[in-house]
Amino acid sequence: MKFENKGVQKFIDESIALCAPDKVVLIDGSEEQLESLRAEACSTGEMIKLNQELLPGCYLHRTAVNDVARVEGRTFICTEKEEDAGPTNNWMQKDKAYELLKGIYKGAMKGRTMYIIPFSMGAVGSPFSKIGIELTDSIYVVLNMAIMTRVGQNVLDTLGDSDDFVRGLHAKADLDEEKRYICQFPEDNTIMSVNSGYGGNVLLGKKCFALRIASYQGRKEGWLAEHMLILGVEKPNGETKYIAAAFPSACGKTNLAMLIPPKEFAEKGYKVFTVGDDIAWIRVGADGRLYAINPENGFFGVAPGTNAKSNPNALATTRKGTIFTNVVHNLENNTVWWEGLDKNPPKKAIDWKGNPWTEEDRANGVKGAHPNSRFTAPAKNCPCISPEFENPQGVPLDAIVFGGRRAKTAPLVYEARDWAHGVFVGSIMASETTAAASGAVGVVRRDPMAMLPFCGYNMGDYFAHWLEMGEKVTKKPKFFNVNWFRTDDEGHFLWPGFGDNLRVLDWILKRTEGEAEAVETPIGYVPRPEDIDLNGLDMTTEDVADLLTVDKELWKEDAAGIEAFYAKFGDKLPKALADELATLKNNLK
Ligand code: GTP
Ligand code: SPV
Ligand code: MN
Repeated sequence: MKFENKGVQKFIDESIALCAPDKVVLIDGSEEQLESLRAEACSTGEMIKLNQELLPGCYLHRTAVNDVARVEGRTFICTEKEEDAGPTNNWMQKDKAYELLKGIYKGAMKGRTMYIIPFSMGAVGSPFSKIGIELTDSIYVVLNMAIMTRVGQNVLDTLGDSDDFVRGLHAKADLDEEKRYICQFPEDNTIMSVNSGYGGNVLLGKKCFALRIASYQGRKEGWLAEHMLILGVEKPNGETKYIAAAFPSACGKTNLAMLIPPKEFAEKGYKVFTVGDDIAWIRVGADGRLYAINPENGFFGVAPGTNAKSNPNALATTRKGTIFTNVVHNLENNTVWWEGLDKNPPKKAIDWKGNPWTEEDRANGVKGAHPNSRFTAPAKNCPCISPEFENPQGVPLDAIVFGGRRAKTAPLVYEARDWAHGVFVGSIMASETTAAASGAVGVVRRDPMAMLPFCGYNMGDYFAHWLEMGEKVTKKPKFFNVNWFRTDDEGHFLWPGFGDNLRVLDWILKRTEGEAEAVETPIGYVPRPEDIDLNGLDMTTEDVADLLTVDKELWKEDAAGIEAFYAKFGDKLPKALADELATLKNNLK
């Protein structure tokens, strides 16, 4: 295959020589080509075509049982020096990594086809966008990338003869867990992923490029690549304000990004628009404000729990042109089902492992869908997609929100005092682990800015980069922390969450406009209970007061945890953050 771009030609030639595919196919982005790939995937059983009347253009895919989530233990940042990966990443010396990987990729595509996917993160040709080329032997990956990114010949045309593109090589190989590697080479703009066929491990535009590689690029070039949703809130006066929010995996980004205002808010004229649900690339605009784009073109969302009440917009988004992964196959009408969709699990069904899901299974509480089962749906399907979704300049941010799953310590919401304190609040985020990554679920761990698994360089340098960015932003957004997941002693959530989270966003936006009250606490500013609009909610101001308490004893424990976490960074920890920690400890005395 011939390419005018020498760098592209070299990358492809070397990868073909290494992987030895039988056939090589360039993905041109045409509907005809994608349709023939869908047909091929259905003929081999890789995908199942669903009921085309109820779910037009929709398909089901099941991954291998040992391959259902990101694998953080097998994800590496491969740099020349260990210090550049830092204490929170797995590191491999990059030459050693290339050597090890070459052994695994050797001949891995024999008998298979290699697909060449030119893709753009961000609108094609926008000055904020970045180009990648993913080589893969999986049709599932091709079809998902065609939803999640902008794919096709026009991307190659835009690239021209530039060498500024990310090289991604993915081979399913034998799906051997022992030889599964997700390796990022930020110094070389290169990603190598092998022995997996699952989402974040293999859709290389997403976490590998748009976060791990892009965070490294952002540091060099003066911008930020963040694990953040972006949403717009249109207020009754017609003005739209934008918020970016970082929550760890499976902690509510998609849900918040697509929230439906409570009836009382909708009647007043509030509307919410989704710009992105997972990743934000953030730059300083000429006017000194922060601007964010969503580099993706679709949503790779958690299926379980998505329903007509919790997230009707997400559900509507998945009604056409969507690929479902590891959900229940409803044989009654050839559709899909997952836990929390409705109260009527299908009687005739196949579970995510491909086995009959029986009455007995259901009685025994055996789940039909994997907890990390997902939908891949085009952004344009979303009923509340923002009119600014394609705006190459992005949207201006008024607030940056951090949050996690904390049963106790973190209050419903608090506000940071200033930029440095805001960076501190992001850096001390902690959250219970979820099914989005393999390993134990429900364990509290530090996950700064929700970037622990996604920062492509030393996190100490990342904190410093955040602090430096603040110096360039003359019109600063405010920083907040939220926690929708506080529980009572029986483990029930105390806050209704979902659409009602707008009540908290409303206070946040009013604070950015200087229109709401707050009280100072050791950790920052907290609303007075009466400052949260409870109209229409079956909750009292006393209930909200409970959600807003700052328990000094718990926070002292947390401060000790932060100190231990910070100690990992040695002299890479910016002094401003050490000072913030000292202030927190002092405030808790
Ligand atoms: P990734 O795609 O992994 O990055 O996840 P995400 O951050 O987009 O999380 P998502 O919105 O998919 O939510 C994950 C889980 O959290 C789902 O099971 C939701 O039902 C649940 N969830 C989301 N928002 C809320 C909330 O406000 N309250 C409660 N209690 N649960 C929520
Ligand atoms: C996450 O885990 O944060 C996801 C899903 O958004 S994945 O694409 O698998 O990373
Ligand atoms: Mn995510």
